[in-house]
Amino acid sequence: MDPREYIELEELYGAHNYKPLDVVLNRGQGIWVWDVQGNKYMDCLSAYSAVNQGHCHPKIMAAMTEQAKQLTLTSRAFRNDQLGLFYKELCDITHSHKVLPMNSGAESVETVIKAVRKWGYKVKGVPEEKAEIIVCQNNFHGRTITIVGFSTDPTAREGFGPFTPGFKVIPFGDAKAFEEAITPNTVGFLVEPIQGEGGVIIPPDGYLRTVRELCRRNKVVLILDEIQTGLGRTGKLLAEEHEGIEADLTLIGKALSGGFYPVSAVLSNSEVLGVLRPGEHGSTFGGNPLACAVARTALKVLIEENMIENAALMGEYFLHELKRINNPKIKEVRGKGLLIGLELFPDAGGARRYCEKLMTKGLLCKETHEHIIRFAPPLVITKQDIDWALERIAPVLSE
Ligand code: IF1
Repeated sequence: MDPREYIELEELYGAHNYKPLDVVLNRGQGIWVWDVQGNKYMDCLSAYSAVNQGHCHPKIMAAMTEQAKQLTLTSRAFRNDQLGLFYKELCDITHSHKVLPMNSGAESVETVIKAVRKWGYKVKGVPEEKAEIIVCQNNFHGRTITIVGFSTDPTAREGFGPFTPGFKVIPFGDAKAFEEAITPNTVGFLVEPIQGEGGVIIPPDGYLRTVRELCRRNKVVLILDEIQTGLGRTGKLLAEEHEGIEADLTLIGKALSGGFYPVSAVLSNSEVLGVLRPGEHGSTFGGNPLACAVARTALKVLIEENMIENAALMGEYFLHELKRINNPKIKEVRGKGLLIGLELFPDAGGARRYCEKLMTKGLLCKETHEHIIRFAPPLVITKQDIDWALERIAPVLSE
């Protein structure tokens, strides 16, 4: 079938809630993907950081197919032989005490909202229905009604109300604003260590450390959304490590399965998850044996194959080389590890056109907001691959 035909089918039968680049992919391996005509592309998006381990990692694939033959789903009405091992291995590598498994990132966000509210009422002593959660401007935490209700992006929220009350929005990266927003009814602070969709916005040094201390002093649960920044993306297993802190609750998803399957989890260093009693929360698929087997192997290869160290080294190199591109259209290049944003001045005409041009040169990436190109390749990228990418990026930007 011609690529146009696949695109027409999508346009005709699918809801138009996306505007993808018109490349129809049917194969992936490592950092590379192929379209239906056999053209090869370097993937510099990694499915929004879900395929940190590279496309179709052979060990994860083997774990998936082996487990699929054995047992896929029991529901949590019964136990399975993968869940406990998944919990233990995940807790060991992240130094957590408890895990609550879900499927999508948004579900894990919803989960912590429920858990911290209940904790607020049962443990902190907040009056019923009064719990407040503080979030940041320019946040991205998912697409459910509650989550888009506290988004500050009009596209994400307009037309979808009425929304869930109980959220207070403050500027990102401003510890003083956070301190001033805390009240006796504040139960949690939900924040991304680096705002991904927000445009790869890195907060000032020390921000998370200060916030950590303010949470401790005011008995506020610090919730880090590491769904995008976690699992090696920024050159550490969790981005919180850059500031030497530990959140009370940490959300991970995306690369937890290496892109094979939706798996997310709430990690807890605190008493908070303990407030949830049988029947109060759950999911048909959360914690299923297939998800657990896939996630166990996805975590294992991330560590055993030194992908986190590679992200740190290659990220530094990529960032450094992008910064060296001398082009008046570039406003700023910023990033941590392999989460990199290249911001263009408005008169460059928007990032989208450069992504489209890069596609014709064999490099796939995606704009975020109007003027930012995000580069986030799988963590298995080599220096030679980055040089290949740079040879395409620099000329396309100067066209
Ligand atoms: C889409 C963005 C990335 C996330 C953080 C929670 C979630 C996400 C920090 C929800 C998801 C995805 C969703 C995807 C696009 C993508 C994205 F551009 F929208 F922001 F990665 F940069 N917290 N981000 O980044 O996780 O429920 O999707 O599993 O098209 O909505 P999910």
